[in-house]
Amino acid sequence: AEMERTFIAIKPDGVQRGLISEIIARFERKGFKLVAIKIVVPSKGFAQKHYHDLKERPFFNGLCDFLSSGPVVAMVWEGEGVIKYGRKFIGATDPQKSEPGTIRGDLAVVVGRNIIHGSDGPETAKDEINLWFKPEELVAYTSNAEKWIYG
Ligand code: YYY
Ligand code: MG
Repeated sequence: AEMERTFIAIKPDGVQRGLISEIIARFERKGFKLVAIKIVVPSKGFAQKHYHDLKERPFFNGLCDFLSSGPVVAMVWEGEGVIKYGRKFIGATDPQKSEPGTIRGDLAVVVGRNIIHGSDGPETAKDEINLWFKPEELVAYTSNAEKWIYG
């Protein structure tokens, strides 16, 4: 199994709407492994760092205000193909276009309040994990379910 890690965050809207357990449950039931988790209110400067790729976009300022407006649940999930599949699992950026069955498709309505973030590739996954977590906050452990998930 080629294990990889991705950064997943439940944004302030997901936290305020009581969707933490629903979102964690979906990743957990799938068979992905939680290796880091914390709840934090990011500063606006931190939000700007997280979304630096989007700094030229018209929605950048509002997006960073929003991300820093309340608690965010920051997580690292591990598993085979978790970066790419995590994105599929989350659904399209605009919940109006997300397929039913995806997290955004099932739980969100508009793009500015799409409840969850997931890294979009191996490079951003690495950068985002390093931005949000110290190395010692990542917990390496053996899950006994692994042999039943991967064979
Ligand atoms: O990775 P993902 O979250 O699916 O989309 P991005 O293109 O990286 O944009 C980040 C974030 O910005 C998105 O989740 C909502 C917000 N946003 C927006 O408010 N309006 C847009 N037209 C596009 C994105
Ligand atoms: Mg993105």
